[in-house]
Amino acid sequence: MSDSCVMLTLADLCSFLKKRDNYLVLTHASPDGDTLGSAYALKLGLKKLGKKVQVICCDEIPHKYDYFIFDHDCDFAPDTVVAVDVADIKLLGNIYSQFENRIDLNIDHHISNTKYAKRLYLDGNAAACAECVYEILDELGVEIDRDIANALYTGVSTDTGCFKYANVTARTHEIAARLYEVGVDAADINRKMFDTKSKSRMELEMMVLGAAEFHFDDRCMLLSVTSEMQQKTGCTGSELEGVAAMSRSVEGVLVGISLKQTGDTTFKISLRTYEPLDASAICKSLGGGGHKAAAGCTIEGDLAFAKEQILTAVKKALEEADAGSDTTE
Ligand SMILES: [Mn+2]
Repeated sequence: MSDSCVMLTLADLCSFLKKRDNYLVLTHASPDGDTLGSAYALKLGLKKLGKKVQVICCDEIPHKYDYFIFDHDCDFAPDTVVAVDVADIKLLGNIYSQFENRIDLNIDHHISNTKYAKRLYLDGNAAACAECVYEILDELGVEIDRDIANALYTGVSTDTGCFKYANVTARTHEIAARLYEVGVDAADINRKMFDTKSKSRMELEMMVLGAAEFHFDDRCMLLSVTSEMQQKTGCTGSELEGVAAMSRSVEGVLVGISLKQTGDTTFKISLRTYEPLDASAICKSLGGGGHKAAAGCTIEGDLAFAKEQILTAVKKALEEADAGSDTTE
């Protein structure tokens, strides 16, 4: 986006962080474990260096993350704005226009990053932004204590589906091992993140699965979460996270789609794909982006139109994948 975005090495980034102070750390809207864990770990780490740090998010933070303590009264004037795990400035949500051209530093791991910040530290091989923050704190010589470990672990664990997605590397496990060495509460965190759901979420899942659709020889599963379902079950907001991932468990499904109604005629699409499909490329064709196996976009229109748009893009990708495998065989 911006031509003036400077790509930083780890060493450049660390000298920048040492020089600056009065940090305002921004997370993305609909915050997940990675953006929150990365922001909180960075806050704790920078505070250990004697810096002042405040974290803000435009949306309410789900209560399952209540072990992160984000104090809301800022007793200093922020002068260094840092965005973590935010691939595009619009993902800051309703506060984004306030920060346009004002992000001093972006720390991220999305290959689709739009380079909106003045400086960018990007590690596209990191499974989670929290892996980047670990490397940064380590390079800065900050001692990783248990609270920092819990924050980093939350980021890494949630962005890897509890260490089971294809984005996991040897480095992911090495970092996790370092976090175990300082007493990370891994079992507690994983139970909160993966094994616990509210009754309203359970009811919503039953409705969503009841209306599931299969397309393209059952290689694509589509799950719709309408406003009506959200109203009937009371399952809303951050509790709707992870519906797209539900389709991963069905044998033979290469593409899982969730369409979440967020307005009368607005649908937020999440896509989960397996090789050889590229979720990021499919969503990009509809104005979105993300990672190879997990990406998203927004479609304006009614449910039928949103379905048609995303299914057309998926069909094209499946046909291209089929043609590709025909020629290589
Ligand atoms: Mn992330």
